[in-house]
Amino acid sequence: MNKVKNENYRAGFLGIIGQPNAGKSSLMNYLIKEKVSIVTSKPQTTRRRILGLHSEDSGQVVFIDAPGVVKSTSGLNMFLQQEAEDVIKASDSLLAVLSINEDSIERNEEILEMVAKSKKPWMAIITKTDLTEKIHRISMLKDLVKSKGGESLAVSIKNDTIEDRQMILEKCISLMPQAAAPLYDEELFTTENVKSILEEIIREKCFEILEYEVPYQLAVQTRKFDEEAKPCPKIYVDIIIGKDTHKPIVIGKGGANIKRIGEQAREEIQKIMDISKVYLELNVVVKDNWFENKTTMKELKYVIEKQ
Ligand SMILES: Nc1nc2c(ncn2[C@@H]2O[C@H](COP(=O)(O)OP(=O)(O)OP(=O)(O)O)[C@@H](O)[C@H]2O)c(=O)[nH]1
Ligand SMILES: [Mg+2]
Repeated sequence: MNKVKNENYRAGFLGIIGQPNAGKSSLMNYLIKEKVSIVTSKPQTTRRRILGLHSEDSGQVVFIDAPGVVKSTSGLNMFLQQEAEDVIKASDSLLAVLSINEDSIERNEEILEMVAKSKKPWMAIITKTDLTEKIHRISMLKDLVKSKGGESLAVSIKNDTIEDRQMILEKCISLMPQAAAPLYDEELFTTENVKSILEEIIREKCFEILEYEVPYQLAVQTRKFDEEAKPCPKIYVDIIIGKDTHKPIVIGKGGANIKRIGEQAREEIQKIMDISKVYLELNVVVKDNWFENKTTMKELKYVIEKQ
């Protein structure tokens, strides 16, 4: 049971907006102290919004990790664009994530303009401050944020301190609307179910292990998840690719790639499910150009659900 909250209690949705690869998912995981959203070194890793929850006595922040801002008029990339825009609409307040590793000032300015235009409360988080050769950009970005009427905090998730995290969380809570009660159970740290988490973990390993356009034209879907199976849970998953020619790449020489993807994913899934063994079977399925096919995109939940 949630306790009755005092009159200064705050709770709401905080959208995380930034360019692809800015460090949005890393920032959310760091703030909620759980790995909820997948992170890779490649841009456009996050494909749909993922909620991460932080609850304390003074308030609850429901972070919404969004895909990076991209521009496109068709297919999967158009979904990514719409999803980021829709997260702005669905949020009470916004965090603009600006990486000091971003060489183009215009690309960071574009993010600030998007959040300022929303007319919602916002602040900027300047990330990757451990990249010492780029630290001159911190003060430049701080000035830019100020010129748009906002406040900023700088952080590195690699060299983090408890103070940094606490200070950012306090600011995040202050951006939330007043509320009588939390929006979600205070014990929860995400609304994602185990099936979607494990699909995302497998997609993360595919992103890390596979090169060129292959991970961008790949999706992951659970075919069967038998949690009660003996001696251990059994999970059967399809790795969906858009072209026949990608199949040997996903499988790799003598099955090396698919084996690595499976091993790494299985280890992480076992940790998340808090069990010592799961059986994971990966199957590669070709669905020609699925990322341009509305029906398949819908099956894979790459659609904006109209409320
Ligand atoms: N050095 C350094 N790297 C970071 C930091 N934060 C994130 N990264 C790295 O930046 C890369 C991208 O991180 P993500 O969190 O996936 O970025 P994102 O903004 O969610 O990316 P998309 O979902 O693709 O839009 C990863 O390789 C992270 O490890 C940081 O504070 N310092
Ligand atoms: Mg991300």
